[in-house]
Amino acid sequence: MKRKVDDLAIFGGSAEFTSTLHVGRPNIPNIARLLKRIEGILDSKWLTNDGPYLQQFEKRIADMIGVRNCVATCNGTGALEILVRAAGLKGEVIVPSFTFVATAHALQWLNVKPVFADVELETHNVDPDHLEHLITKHTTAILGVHLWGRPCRTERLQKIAEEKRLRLFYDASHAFGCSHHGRMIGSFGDAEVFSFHATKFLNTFEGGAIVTNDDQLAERMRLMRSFGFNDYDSVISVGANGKLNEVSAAMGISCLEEIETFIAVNRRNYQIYRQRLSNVPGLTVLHYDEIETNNFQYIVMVIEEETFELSRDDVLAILWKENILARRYFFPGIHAMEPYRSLYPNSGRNLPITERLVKQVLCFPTGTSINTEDVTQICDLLEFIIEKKDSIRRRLTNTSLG
Ligand code: T4K
Repeated sequence: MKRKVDDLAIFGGSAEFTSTLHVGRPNIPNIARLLKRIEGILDSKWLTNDGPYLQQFEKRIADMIGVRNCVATCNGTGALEILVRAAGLKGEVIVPSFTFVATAHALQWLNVKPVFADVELETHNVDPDHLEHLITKHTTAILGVHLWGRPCRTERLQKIAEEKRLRLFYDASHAFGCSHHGRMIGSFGDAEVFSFHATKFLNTFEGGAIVTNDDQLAERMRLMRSFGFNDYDSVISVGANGKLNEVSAAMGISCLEEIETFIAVNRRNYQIYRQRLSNVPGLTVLHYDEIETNNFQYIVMVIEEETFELSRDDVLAILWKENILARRYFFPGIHAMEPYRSLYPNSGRNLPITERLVKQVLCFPTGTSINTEDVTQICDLLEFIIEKKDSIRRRLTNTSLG
């Protein structure tokens, strides 16, 4: 039966999906193999503190990225905090505002001021031109973010960092398994940080890691991850408890074994979204450069209201009623969140692209729990919305007036 506008759940129809489709559903590896590993951990009675799975996990990541050191941690935010502290960052650090709040929190938490740079419209990553204008005598580092797994302009940033004698770090939370000019992300700058949160491409339930070729920095981070202990009864620095437990490390290893499958599913979903929605005025499905290795973790659409004739938030409201829980990451931009809005009230003044993207970006469900039928159905629905947008807009206006 042909769908009518009245059939949309937002206007009283029944939802397209009876069970909810989420952004961020975890990729689950082979359960039997994972459980066997967990049984082994329980039998061995070695549950955490530099255990064999942790060591194996770190080695596999360092080898895969092509760096000398991987320091795995209990989460990505903790990894950032340990890095900021171990690198001795002070004063001001330049970061994008268009990222997950943890990037800035890790600095502010340690009394380092995050200075917000705008992003580029094309890449959604920090704009080197704007960033250069923000450098002051207080600036100690740049913390770029490879948003959606797409690389920052690493060459430009490296040049700026060298010229201005700044440290250069990356929050690569979205970019595990991605490459840039054929080189794995994780190997750029002075160090990079991954998140292995449940919602990430590769997960350890909660977890993270810092990867670096700087042996001394890695040594300091290892100490800080474990209370500053360098031996039994010997504490030689201030430290936190940032350790990754054995069950999490085993989860990470199990996921690493299936990374190709995860990528293949994500890529398949991405291609359906792209093919179905590539010629819609005012709607762009963000593109991954297929010459590189990508994890295709995020399906990101940019909706320009003037051309699309419905706002991103209109589309979001319609989708949520259909049980499609799309997400408007990273709304409203860190500069507009507390405590940053109050602490640095002028920091949002010159972020036009960030201000624009926070109103336009919408992330769609993908990952191994989303099959081709789901994606096809989501695309059917979006095509219907596009076809009927005039009537939908009128109905939405009347509804909000009423
Ligand atoms: N830097 C960047 C650039 C980051 O994106 C992140 C994390 C970090 C640093 C910090 O790393 P961690 O300290 O987290 O390791 C989620 C994640 O909680 C967060 O880790 C992630 N970024 C961010 C982009 O997304 P929310 O607010 O979306 O979480 P939540 O609870 O709403 O979950 C998202 C969706 O995932 C929901 O629709 C439900 C689904 N979900 C979630 C979990 C936890 C599941 O289906 N199963 C689950 O177990 O932040």
